[in-house]
Amino acid sequence: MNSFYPITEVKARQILDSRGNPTIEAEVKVSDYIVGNAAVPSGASTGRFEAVELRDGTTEYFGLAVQNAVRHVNERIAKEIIGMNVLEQENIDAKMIALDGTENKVNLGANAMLAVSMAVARAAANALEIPLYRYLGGCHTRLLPVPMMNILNGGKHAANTVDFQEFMILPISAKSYREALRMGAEVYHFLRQILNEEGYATAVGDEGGFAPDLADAGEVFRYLGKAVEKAGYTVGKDVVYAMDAAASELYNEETGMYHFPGENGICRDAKEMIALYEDLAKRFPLVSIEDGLQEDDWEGWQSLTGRLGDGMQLVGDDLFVTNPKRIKCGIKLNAGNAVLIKVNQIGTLTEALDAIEMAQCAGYHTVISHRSGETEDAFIADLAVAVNAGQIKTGAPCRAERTAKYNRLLRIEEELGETAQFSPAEPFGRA
Ligand code: 2PG
Ligand code: MG
Repeated sequence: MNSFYPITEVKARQILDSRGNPTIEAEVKVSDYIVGNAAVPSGASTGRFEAVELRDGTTEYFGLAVQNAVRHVNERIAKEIIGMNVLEQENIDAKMIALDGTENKVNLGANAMLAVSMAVARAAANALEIPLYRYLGGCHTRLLPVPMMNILNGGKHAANTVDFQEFMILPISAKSYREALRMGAEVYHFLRQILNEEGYATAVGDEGGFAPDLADAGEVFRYLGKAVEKAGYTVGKDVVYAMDAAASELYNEETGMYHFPGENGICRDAKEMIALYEDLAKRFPLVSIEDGLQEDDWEGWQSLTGRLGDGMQLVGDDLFVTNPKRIKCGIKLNAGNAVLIKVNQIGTLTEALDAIEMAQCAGYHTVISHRSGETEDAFIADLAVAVNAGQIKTGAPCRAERTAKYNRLLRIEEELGETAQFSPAEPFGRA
């Protein structure tokens, strides 16, 4: 079998993401018939330590155009990697990292690099005529992730009074991914019905979840519970909850406090935040909290993990930014016990795979994640299966950029057939 597929063409273009903002898409060609495409997502609650998403800062698209990143692909990256074997993902990524030459990828732009990095992987899978998840994961690829469905949006993703960013349901009694998706979608529809009946808005936020003006996290969980029950499921047995506090967005450096504008402006310090989570975990089947504290508070994260880490998944998103160096630090300090994986936080597929490997070797769970600004590209669905992550966070079962990922997982499950595995309760010690 041929094992040398030289790259013949690399091309990028500016497209729109799900918020109507520009983002970058790349195309890597091995021949006229073998092509790999990939599009890069974009966050709203971006971590301070993420690799740099290059924006033009001109008058076009309110400064958000990415024509410089496009140019970097077409003129600088293309020249370096044309002729390289598309199967050599690590070498190609290393070439781009060297060409960029900076710690945070500000030179070429992490968005430019990632578009190429993902498109290279797709072109490689296409060259070998195997599915992307199989190419990335090899023959041991078989675990379908539990969908963490963000059905109620707040924080920076919606214009409502809910200060925490995401409230997610996990259908853990499902026997297959397909069944989990159905359960989640049913609960989602009942939530709409209940909110409607009680006079709340049912317009959706950036990730497809409803965005009503509810009072606080406790009230949100009460509504989720009503929807779960109305759908015929048992709270805590069939469906459990996760949240992304996105605490860095609530944190004010000057006061050293977390500010809650939706709760009449009350402020909490790190200790009070931990106490709030403890209280919520007592009252509701909350199994996973992401970014419970801000991205720089390692000490706070240590005490959060000490207090809650035994029975609770504590996911670092802004804290770890998919960066092996920061994950290493977290493992050493015992800060958090799970890592959110967003490929565009680090900028190459190789580094994201390094981050996953490091987390998994240390016994940290991994959650593969979308961004709030997404595209129709379902790359992360394949990635989640490839690395047997066990969990994926990709919004509500609504809006095509979210359902693209959920639907891709349906197809993968079908393709894996008998070998597909699904153990949604396992990461939470409820199996
Ligand atoms: C998060 C993400 C995705 P954003 O905080 O986890 O849900 O949001 O892409 O805006 O950073
Ligand atoms: Mg987050």
